[in-house]
Amino acid sequence: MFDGLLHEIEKAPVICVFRHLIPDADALGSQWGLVSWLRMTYPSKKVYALGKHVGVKPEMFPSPDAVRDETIKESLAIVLDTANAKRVDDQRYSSARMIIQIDHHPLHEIYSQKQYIFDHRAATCEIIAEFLESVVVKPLPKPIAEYLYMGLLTDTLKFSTNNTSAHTLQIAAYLAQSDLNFSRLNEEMFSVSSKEYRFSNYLRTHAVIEPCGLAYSFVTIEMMQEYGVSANDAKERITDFGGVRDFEVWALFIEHNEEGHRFFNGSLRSKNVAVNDIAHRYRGGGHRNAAAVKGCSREEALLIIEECCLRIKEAKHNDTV
Ligand SMILES: [Mn+2]
Repeated sequence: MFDGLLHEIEKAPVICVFRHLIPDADALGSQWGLVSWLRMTYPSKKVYALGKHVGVKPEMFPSPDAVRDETIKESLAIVLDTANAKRVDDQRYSSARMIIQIDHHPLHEIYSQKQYIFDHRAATCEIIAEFLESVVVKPLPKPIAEYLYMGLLTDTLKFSTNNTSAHTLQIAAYLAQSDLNFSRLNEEMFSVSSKEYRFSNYLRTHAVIEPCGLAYSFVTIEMMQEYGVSANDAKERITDFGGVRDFEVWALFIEHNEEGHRFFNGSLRSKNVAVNDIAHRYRGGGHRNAAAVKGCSREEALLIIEECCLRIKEAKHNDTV
């Protein structure tokens, strides 16, 4: 499965580990899990974590390193959890001596010399833990296990998504051997501020519910200002629409303003029907049941809603939901 990966790592004196823009806990967890393990195992190597210190709960992870262009050029670059080249946080990755891609997203674009893509895995953290287990056998140091477990929790929504497998739980059990405090980790990952709580209430009250079984909401810049939430925090509230028996698809469109140009980035979630092919047509993509769209006008967002409704109706007609 990991043919050649350890070999490449062992022969590289400098390793730069990258992940996607606006990282979530799977991107940061896999990055810091791998970086920490590499630093511990190979103290004589130079190992760096690249990217901006932003995204979802960046405070739960260390600050990334400032790395010079020349260092990246001579390094082995390992890019985690990133399906397309444009989304790599710090485009200097492309100047590296050698690039390795490790990901659980369906293969979208090859931008490396070597790929370890396992799209049946629920999280990149699951893959990194699997790799480390194959090399280390004994339990990992607690901080490394915590980083990887956080990514597992986030990408599987606490082991509830349909890509959660027996293997995911085996990996969780492997990580659990490092004396993890599950209740504290859950609390840190999923508890919200009172501002977010009030914002959630607003979203739930004002969601548009289509009779086909689709709920959606637009979040404007003014609304985020009124509730004091950032676009990143607002985006996370997509989970508020999950777990409703009548909803097959749910969507949240967050407004952005770049140099006076206003547009929406959206998150799409579904129980069964595919939404990633729809997302692809609107400058996005992702997993079958969890995808994103970018740079949409309100009209385009409504077209996406319409397409999703059609998809649900087809599925109901064919009796697949
Ligand atoms: Mn991921």
